[in-house]
Amino acid sequence: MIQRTFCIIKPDATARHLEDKINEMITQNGFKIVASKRVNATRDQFETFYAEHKGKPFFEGLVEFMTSGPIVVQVLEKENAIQAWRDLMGKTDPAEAAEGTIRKKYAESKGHNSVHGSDSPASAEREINLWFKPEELN
Ligand code: IDP
Ligand code: MG
Repeated sequence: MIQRTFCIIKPDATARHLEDKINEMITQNGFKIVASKRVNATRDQFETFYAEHKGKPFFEGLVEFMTSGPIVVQVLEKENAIQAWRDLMGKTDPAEAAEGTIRKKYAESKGHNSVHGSDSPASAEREINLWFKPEELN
């Protein structure tokens, strides 16, 4: 089944100018980048986006980090895109991420881990709709 998922290139990666390298890995792995834009997000946007993590010890630092510099928000399309993108990202903590994954290659730490990906069809739909208007998606 052709699916869409939501991707963020996080501030640690834009700070190191890794956007093109990450997008090359994404397209080399058969994803189509349906939409992409560079934004400076607000605390409000990330408190909403990461609402499921509210109350966890890393939440404040996470919101601070995600608003510390530009991010690139993207919609990716592929067969089984949600799982395929999680697989290409690798585990949250780069110390546990497999060889060949983006987080193994580029993440600096469990927090500064270069990329985000939706974890379910419901979260993909929610996250895409938080960042993109229907007319931005073809
Ligand atoms: P995921 O991004 O792999 O889905 P989640 O558990 O949903 O991981 O956590 C969301 C984000 O919060 C992570 O990508 C990471 O940036 C940050 N995070 C998660 N756990 C920790 C932690 O233990 N310490 C610091 N940051 C964390
Ligand atoms: Mg998650």
